[in-house]
Amino acid sequence: MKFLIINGPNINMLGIREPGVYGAQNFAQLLEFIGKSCEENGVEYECYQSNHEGDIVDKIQSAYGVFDGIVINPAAYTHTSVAILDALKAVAIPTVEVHISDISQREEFRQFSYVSMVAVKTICGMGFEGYRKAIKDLKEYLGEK
Ligand code: CA2
Repeated sequence: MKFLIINGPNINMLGIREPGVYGAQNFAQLLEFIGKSCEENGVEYECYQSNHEGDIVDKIQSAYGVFDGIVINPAAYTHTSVAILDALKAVAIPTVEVHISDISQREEFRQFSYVSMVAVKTICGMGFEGYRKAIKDLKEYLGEK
């Protein structure tokens, strides 16, 4: 089973500011945590991060026929990107959406997610742990299919 783990804009800046919202750990530590989570679930993986909407769309398109599942934290594009929603619909690869913070308890503009419309599950407010849960839940979802 092979998963593509996508992180959107500014997630590469984690740990630099707003530790009260996103925690004190940095992006390198997040990648290490994701790697361990995939290994403990026996899942092959590739991590991808971009600050550019079109690059994320290209990456999702290139996943077609290559990856069994996608875990995505679209970051700010969560709330704005019909293009990412359409790309996920186009490839029809089962996707779990993750947010480090609980977007339902934040500013109104963060409470809407386009990606939730296609995601098999959305995990919010669990910090890095949310990625581990996303990987585990996606593996179970694919096993059950
Ligand atoms: O809670 C999440 O995981 C978010 O997807 C994170 C995004 C935010 O735009 C979403 O609404 C919720 C932000 C990613 C990181 O942004 C930083 C902001 C300040 C300092 C460092 C990173």
